[in-house]
Amino acid sequence: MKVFDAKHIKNIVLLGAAKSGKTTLAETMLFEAGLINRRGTVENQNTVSDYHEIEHERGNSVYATTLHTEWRDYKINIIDTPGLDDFIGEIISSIRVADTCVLLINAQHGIEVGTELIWNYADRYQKPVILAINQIDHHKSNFDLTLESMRKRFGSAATLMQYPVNQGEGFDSIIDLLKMTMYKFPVDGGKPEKLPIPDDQKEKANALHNELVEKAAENDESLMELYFDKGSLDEDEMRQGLKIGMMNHEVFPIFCLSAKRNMGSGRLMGFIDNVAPSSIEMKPEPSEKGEPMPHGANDPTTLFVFKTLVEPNLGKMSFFKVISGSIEVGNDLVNHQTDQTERLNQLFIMDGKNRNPVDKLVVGDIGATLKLKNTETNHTLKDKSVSGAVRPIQFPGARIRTAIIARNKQDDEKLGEVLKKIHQEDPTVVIDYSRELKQLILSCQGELHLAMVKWALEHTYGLDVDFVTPKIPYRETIQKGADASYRHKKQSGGAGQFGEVYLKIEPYYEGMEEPTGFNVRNKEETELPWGGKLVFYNCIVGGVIDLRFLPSIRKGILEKMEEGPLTGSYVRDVRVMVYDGKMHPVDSNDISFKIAGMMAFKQAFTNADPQLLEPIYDLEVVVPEELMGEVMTDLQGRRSIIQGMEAKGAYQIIKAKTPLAELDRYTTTLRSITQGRANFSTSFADYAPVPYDIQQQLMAGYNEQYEEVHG
Ligand SMILES: Nc1nc2c(ncn2[C@@H]2O[C@H](COP(=O)(O)OP(=O)(O)OP(=O)(O)O)[C@@H](O)[C@H]2O)c(=O)[nH]1
Ligand SMILES: [Mg+2]
Repeated sequence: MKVFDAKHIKNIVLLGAAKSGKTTLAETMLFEAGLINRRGTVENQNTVSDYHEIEHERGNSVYATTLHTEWRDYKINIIDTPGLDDFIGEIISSIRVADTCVLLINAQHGIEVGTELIWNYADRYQKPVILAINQIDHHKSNFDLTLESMRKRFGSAATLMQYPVNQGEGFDSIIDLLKMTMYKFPVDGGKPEKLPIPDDQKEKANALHNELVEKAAENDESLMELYFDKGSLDEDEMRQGLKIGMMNHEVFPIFCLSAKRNMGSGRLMGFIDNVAPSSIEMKPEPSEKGEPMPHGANDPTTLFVFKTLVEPNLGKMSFFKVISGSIEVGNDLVNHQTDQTERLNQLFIMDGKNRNPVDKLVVGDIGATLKLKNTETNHTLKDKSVSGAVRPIQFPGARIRTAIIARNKQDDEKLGEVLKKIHQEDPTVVIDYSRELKQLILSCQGELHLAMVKWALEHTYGLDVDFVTPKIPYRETIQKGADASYRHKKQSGGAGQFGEVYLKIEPYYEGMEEPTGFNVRNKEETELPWGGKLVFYNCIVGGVIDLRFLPSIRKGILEKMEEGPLTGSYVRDVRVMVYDGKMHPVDSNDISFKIAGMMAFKQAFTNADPQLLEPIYDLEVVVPEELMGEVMTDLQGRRSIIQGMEAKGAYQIIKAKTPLAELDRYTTTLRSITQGRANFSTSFADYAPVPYDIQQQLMAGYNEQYEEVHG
């Protein structure tokens, strides 16, 4: 394989709403560049990019796929991503390692919700963006409306580089405003004829050309001066200006395509070669601490692993970008996160499932390797001399959660292991065995994502599973002080048991005053693993309970706090003053005091105006303005407290605090009330009291269950 230096490597990611034509474009680019000699189609299930069985079955991309082409003297690494935001993890990690985003806009629809959702991520990473209007050959193509929607969304940064002379089924000509040439394609696409601009297009083309020159000049003072002097800019000067504008997010050049008919992709690749920045021209990657990582060709080696794929008969593949220096077959690198040394015995450039072995990869390039034992996505592999690690990709929080059980009990262990593997591949699939809920909780991005996990479990790993409603991790606390005492006494048979405890419990909050009216001898503060605190005071006077029994009393209390009196949920934020009791010279022991402590606590708790708390989530819904009413009404039905609203383009962002119990399958409802035109994200905010009637219901439910189990 030809070796390219860093300047001649360009990394692009194909982004866009579902079905905009990303996979078809990737295939066309490979074909145009002569890397493949037959163009597959998504319908025929034979594209290089969509090679997974599930992608064939569904007819859309599920995984981000790495491909490459060579166009003129450049190598272009292409990552084809899925359009559905259920697979946002794949999309984000691809954007992260690309240097230019190519955002496809479907000429049938203009800017879609899907475009909007994905745009937010491209924008967050501030990568240069090329806007590619695809499907201009489609009979429903509407170039003008599409352009209008883009102008509305991106403002004047959306910069026409080309426009189609005709559209729909007769589409075959594009006027290029940089080269001031008309490209006319043969019926089945491919290499266009370069023609002078026809007379009837001259006026329009000249006006748009001048706009483009101005736009290119705007981004740089010296170009601006040149433009004023000469009244124009030459092609190279325009390219230079556009590049600066792209890197500052002030220019989003617009290209015209029919990926299906193979029209326009060569010109797009030429522009990527000549104008899109290579990795070494971009700002250095930030480290975890926000400092710049080394990024020179002669710096010691750093690799960033952005994706992991477990292929059934190959094992684990790690995809990485070379952040600095270079890597050769057989090199040893240290994994920053695990501190283990990994030997890279094989290096590949990937084209879908095809592996092209290479001996060396240089800075800016994207490659893959096999069988790294201790390396996962987001890890940095580096030369010993490199300090720090590349800042990890932040994956979004889950939007849907479910409990999962294996249909066959004996598969439980395997299910846990397999789900761990799936999480390694897709960090947006999160698995957590909740000891508290006694459920295996699976969280991910949406119904479809969930269905994919199920598909993989069944097809790839032969595991039958069921999804069941997940329980809610409630908490229990108290609202006022209460006293209680308990005498534990057992004197049948051999050794007896005796312990008596008097205690007072009170709600605990940060910064409260020390208890008065007690003779505090000792205070022990415990941060509870499930949040909140237990503060335990020894206020025993005159040695009525031996010092050695106090830890047992505390242990008894903690045990009850693990299975609270109201609903069996964790108890938090209580302080306990143990102030009196009794011992027996022979029968008192640890277990007796543990039981006495536990029972006294339980009694006091019941009398202390107990309150159930529920997890509350911060919810952010992005919704087109005209659908806001429906979404708000639905949110109010979910006991949400609306925190505010904010306009963003044609969208409104609603911020609310919503109980987790009301978020079950919210993805599904939101999709149905907005026809898939809205999106949301959640993050845990806090615990808040459950309304009285719901608390009563939950307690009744728990008692019923308790009776069933304990008789
Ligand atoms: N007419 C026309 N159809 C196209 C064009 N590009 C893609 N298509 C069709 O649009 C459909 C979707 O194409 P894909 O390439 O799978 O689109 P995608 O963006 O990869 O889709 P996802 O991966 O599911 O997001 C297929 O039926 C393609 O044949 C085009 O330029 N013109
Ligand atoms: Mg696709």
